[in-house]
Amino acid sequence: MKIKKAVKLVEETLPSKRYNHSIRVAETGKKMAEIFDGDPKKVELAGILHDLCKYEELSDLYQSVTQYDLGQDLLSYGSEILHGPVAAARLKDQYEIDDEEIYYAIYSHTTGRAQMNKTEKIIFIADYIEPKRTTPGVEEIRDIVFKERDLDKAVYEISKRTVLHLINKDKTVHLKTIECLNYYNLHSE
Ligand code: DGI
Ligand code: FE
Ligand code: FE
Ligand code: FE
Repeated sequence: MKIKKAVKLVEETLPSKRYNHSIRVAETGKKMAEIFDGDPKKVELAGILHDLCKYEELSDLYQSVTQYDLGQDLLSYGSEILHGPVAAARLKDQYEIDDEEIYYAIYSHTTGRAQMNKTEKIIFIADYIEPKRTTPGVEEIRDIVFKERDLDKAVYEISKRTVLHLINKDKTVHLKTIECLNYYNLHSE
């Protein structure tokens, strides 16, 4: 899929606030791809498309989990975790986006994963640090990325904050979220 078509699809599908977030993730990702020797085209496409299914009815998301055989375990973690895997599967099926890096970047953008590819890491981080994000402590992550220039450490710090946040809110933590936390604990300084 060409960038232009992806932008149009997202613009037609998502409310303007979420569309603008998607563009900022793509822009932040492109900047990171330059610094970290990533593939700016893949990052841009994944950034634009990553939240495509964010506002879908839960029943439609559930149906896609079954249709694309994404694993019933996905249904035990609230709605937040579903929009990545469903978007990845649907883009592959309906829009022939079959690049593996892009597929995983969209699939894993909420939970992260152990051993992420570079596009995947960049999208996971860019989603957290895009300029309009105001999460407490986000500036520390921006410094790890743009000053320390350490992608794996940024992934670990984001996972850590996400897990702490989920536990504090008595939410269920997905296994992939924990695997990401552990893997990047061991693989960053
Ligand atoms: O879609 P965005 O808002 O841009 O960001 P996102 O896709 O990273 O979603 C973040 C939300 O996902 C946040 O509210 C925390 C939630 N989340 C991440 N990992 C888990 C999770 N929720 C549950 N229940 N379990 C997880 O492991
Ligand atoms: Fe998302
Ligand atoms: Fe995220
Ligand atoms: Fe997002």
